[in-house]
Amino acid sequence: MTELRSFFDSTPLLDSPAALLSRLRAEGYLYLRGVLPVADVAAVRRHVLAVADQAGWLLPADAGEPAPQADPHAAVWDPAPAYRSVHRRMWAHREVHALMHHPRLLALLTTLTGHADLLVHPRKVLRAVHPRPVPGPAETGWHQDWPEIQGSEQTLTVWTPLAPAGPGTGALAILPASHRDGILPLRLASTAIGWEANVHPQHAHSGAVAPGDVLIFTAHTVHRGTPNTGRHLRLSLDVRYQPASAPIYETCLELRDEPYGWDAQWPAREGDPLAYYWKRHTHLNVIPYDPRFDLWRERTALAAGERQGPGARRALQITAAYSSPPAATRAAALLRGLPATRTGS
Ligand SMILES: O=C(O)CCC(=O)C(=O)O
Repeated sequence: MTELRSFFDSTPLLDSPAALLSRLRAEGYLYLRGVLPVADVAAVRRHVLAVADQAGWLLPADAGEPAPQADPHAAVWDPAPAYRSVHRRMWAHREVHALMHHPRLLALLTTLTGHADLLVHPRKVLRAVHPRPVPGPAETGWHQDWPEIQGSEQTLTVWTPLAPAGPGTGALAILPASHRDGILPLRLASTAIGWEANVHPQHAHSGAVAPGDVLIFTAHTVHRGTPNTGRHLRLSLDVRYQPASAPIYETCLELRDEPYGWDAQWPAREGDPLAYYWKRHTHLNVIPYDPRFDLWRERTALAAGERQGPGARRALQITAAYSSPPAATRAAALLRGLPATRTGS
């Protein structure tokens, strides 16, 4: 059992770049209050909640409640098609993307990376996590972003809630100083992403995070989402920033995975500085994806499937859905052979 302690609050260091950097280097993360204007975050939240409401995800608003509750009968999770079609409508909205290009964030990231010419990764992640009153597979286990994003060692992730996040809705938990241990081995897990970092931490940092607050962490910092056991959707954005001249792996830029491709974003993009903004960086250092992590994951999924071992089901589902043949075909066949009662956990 991991004990959760409060985040170190680095807000008092905001006026001292050297102290901020030294805290980031020591702990692998920064928790900073009030970086984004609350009104700008609220505008994005209104859009996301309006889409959720149209999709029937919310209960009728109660006059006494500050925010509408999630309808437990409508709960769906990524990657279910019923989740993705709604999520896609939330994501393809200009203000969602513009928030993460906010001048206050860019100024902060310029200080932290030492580079004014920053690249904001186009692959921005919007999460709308339904409550799970009955424990189910966690959304994410302990992980580092590096195997997914690769590219630059200087990449920093910003995680920010669109609505109050905390013990009720779940938020983020971070293992302080874990970025110093390099890239950690993975193990199978019954989480939404199928694998997690092979760590058994005694304590982690977590806590309530308000709209406008940001958590910033390195690509090697171990972190996870904490479960939403409350009554509201947990709404957050996580986006990566790096010096524009540093290596970036091609799929982080091009968003080829429909329906999240850039050609299907918000309407009226003619002349919009946010549309295809990265094409204006003329010196991007685009590198090919290093498939070693994916190959390792496929191998462990198939090996666990062969022996019908613990954790096999989720990893096989992911391999069947996202890998290419022959691994995907083999994973699908192994899945069909798993005993129906086995949960894979
Ligand atoms: O919000 C979450 O549940 C997980 C976020 C995460 O893993 C990330 O920001 O890299």
